[in-house]
Amino acid sequence: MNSYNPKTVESKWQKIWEETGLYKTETDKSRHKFYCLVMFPYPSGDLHSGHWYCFGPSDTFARFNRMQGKKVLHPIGFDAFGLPAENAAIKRDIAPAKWTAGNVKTMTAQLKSMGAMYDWSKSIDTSRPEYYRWTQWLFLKLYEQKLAYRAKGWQNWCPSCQTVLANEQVIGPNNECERCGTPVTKKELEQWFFKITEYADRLLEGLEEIEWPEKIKQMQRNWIGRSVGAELEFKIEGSKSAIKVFTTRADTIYGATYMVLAPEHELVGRVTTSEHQHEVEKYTRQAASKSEVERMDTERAKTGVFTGAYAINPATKEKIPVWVADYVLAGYGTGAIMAVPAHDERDYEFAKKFDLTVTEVIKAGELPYSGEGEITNSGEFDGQNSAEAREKMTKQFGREKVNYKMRDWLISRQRYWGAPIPIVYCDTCGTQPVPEDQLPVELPLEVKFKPTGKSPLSESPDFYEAKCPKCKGPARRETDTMDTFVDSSWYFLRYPDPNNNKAAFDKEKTKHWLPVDQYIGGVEHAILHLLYARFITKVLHDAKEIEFNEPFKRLFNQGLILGPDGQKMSKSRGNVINPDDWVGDYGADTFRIYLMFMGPYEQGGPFNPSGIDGTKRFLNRVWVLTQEYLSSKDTLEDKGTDQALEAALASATHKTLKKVTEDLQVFGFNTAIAAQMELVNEMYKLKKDLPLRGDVWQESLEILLKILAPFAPHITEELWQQLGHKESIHITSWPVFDEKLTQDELIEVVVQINGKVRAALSAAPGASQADIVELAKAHEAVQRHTEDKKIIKEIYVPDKLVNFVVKE
Ligand code: ANZ
Ligand code: ZN
Repeated sequence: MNSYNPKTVESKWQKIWEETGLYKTETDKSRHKFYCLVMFPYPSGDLHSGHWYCFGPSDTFARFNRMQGKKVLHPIGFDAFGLPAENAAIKRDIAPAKWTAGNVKTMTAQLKSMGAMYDWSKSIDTSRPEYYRWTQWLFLKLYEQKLAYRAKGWQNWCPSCQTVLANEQVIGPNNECERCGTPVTKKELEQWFFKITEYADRLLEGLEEIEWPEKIKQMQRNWIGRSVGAELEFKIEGSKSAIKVFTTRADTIYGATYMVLAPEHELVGRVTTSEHQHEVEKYTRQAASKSEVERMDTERAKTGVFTGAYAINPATKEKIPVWVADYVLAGYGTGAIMAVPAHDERDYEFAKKFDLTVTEVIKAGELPYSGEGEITNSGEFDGQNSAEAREKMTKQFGREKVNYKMRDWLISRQRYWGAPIPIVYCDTCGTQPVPEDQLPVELPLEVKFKPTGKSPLSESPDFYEAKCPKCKGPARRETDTMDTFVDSSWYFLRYPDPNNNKAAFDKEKTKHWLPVDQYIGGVEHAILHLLYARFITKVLHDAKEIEFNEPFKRLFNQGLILGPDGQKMSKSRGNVINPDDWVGDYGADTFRIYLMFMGPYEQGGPFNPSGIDGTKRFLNRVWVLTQEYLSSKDTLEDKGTDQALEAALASATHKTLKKVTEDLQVFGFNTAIAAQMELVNEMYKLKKDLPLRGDVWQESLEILLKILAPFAPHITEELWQQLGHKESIHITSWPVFDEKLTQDELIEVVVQINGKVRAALSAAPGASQADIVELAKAHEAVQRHTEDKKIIKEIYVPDKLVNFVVKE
């Protein structure tokens, strides 16, 4: 008998699928579209197990939807610009373009080995001029709408990657570079920003209309950090200047006994008296080297210096000292605070250390007390509750103000491997955007790309010498490149029409395919990519380029695949599972199924090398069973049918079909596979007594192959054709289960009224009390006996009886 050889089966079908264009995205207008998107990979090397864990199951999901009659777009491409590729290229001393192209090629071949339904004619590579031309176009769109601007400021700087980083790219308790783990420092630079803060409220509101994991939505809300409070002004004594503060507790203004400016605050230099100048300057210099997280650490002893200046508390009219301290951050609120030591822990600690006045203004047992309560020591407001007083004091001493933790998105990078920012600087005309018809501003391939802290392009006169688009005089090009998160903030718009050279996306096609119906990817992108993509979508919506407001209707976060030791895979731990090895030995189908069988998809889990043998056995059993059927179906003698056994086979098949259908809708891959394994076991038992021939077996095997097809596309295609079909199994339609066949045999439940048997119901075993009671109440005899009476009690004995106690 013909034995299962995954290698031959898989390469055979991959070739045929490619030749016949099986996975070309359908254009059938009569069918529902379904845009199933998986986060695209960085081409930083080989495809690893994590990639497989993302792409295998999402392909299964896409295939399932296709078989369910939807017209599916399930594309793949490469997020090819950026630091990972550039760093890897530097390490190996080859040009990033070459390195990236090599990786794209390898990874494409690896992705193909997975047997996924990607339409490769719709692939994208963000580092190609045909793509980044439109990333530059996007920049111009933002520039036009005054949402792209250049500003000087203290930026996060990674000393190892030698570039600035967005706030979102500074991670972990020690403020590390998201890419390389080096602690981030500060550097003052002039940089390009996207004004994402202008969309803060809409980014919050939009979360209500999308089906995303609540956890991710909450992470975005926290990141945006909307805070409603008041902006109050404190005049500086003997000066025209005033200190503005943002506070969420205007009700404590009578307790503001000193003020603090962040070390970077512009007033520091102006208000500091000459007597204190030396000390203040020394202090501000030290503060610049500290990270934000370090400065906000509540455990750290508070430090600060007095400026010599005083401000007037507008409520008490008292003179209060102005200090500089690094626990106040420059980037939040106004960069200054009114300190209320009685009711704020940090202020309290600071006041104790430097012996400053503490005035209780909310009645408290013990200080500091940060809760709400009854106002005291606050003149006319005494006796009111804090919420009420807060409203009045806000009006009297300032105005209501909404503040956000989120900062604008810093998008310029002093690195080579990214899309050049399409701007030129002219001495006469100032900052000029490159006209759209002159795009792309091409990234030169022949440059020294090693990082020096300056953009490598700034050492390439061929690149930076330009003509001013306005006066045609000599001008200088911007030499920073864009953050790669700009590339990925719009890539989902490109897939439906990736080779369009007239526009970033075709309006009609976009209208047809977008928004994305299902997005699948890792939780590590909860903030960065997902927030940027939502922002850019809203910007393009406002520019009337697209009609929708949210890019991804549904989001699914898969879990993480771990090494066999249950730890995160890493080369240093030696627990890395290389997918190529396993695919080589076991075949892609087995590997795919193993990954999906491992555990719930949203949880991930450790790779278990012995577990994969089980999935291999399973596929082998499917193969052998089909072979046995093929060789016996025409030769076995027809001895008549055994209806009970045939019914058992049909019932087992349809129950499994129902389970797999329901599970796949909610990414329940592991339970769907378990059900299929059970079915195969059942089939092996039945074939002992039910000869492997005839329609019942043919139908059951076909259903089995179809529901297995999204998981194991190669073996099912092969067996499908062996069963005598000419068209691909992957374009057949998903079988519909027969509800009757999925039901277990019914049992009898007796209905009593006041202890007397009045009716008998047939119900499925294990039916719930609610279902049985509903059935019982609908029964004619029960209705008759309860007419004009009140049911005061229901007694239910599962699978046996229900008793209604009734009263006239
Ligand atoms: C007076 C006050 C009294 C405050 C009180 C709190 C309690 P959220 O909710 O995070 O918005 N604050 C404002 N700007 C700051 C900065 N740049 N660096 C450090 N702290 C800053 O917090 C707002 C509160 O954080 C503000 O309200 C301010 O302290 C502080 F009993 O003002 B509060
Ligand atoms: Zn000019």
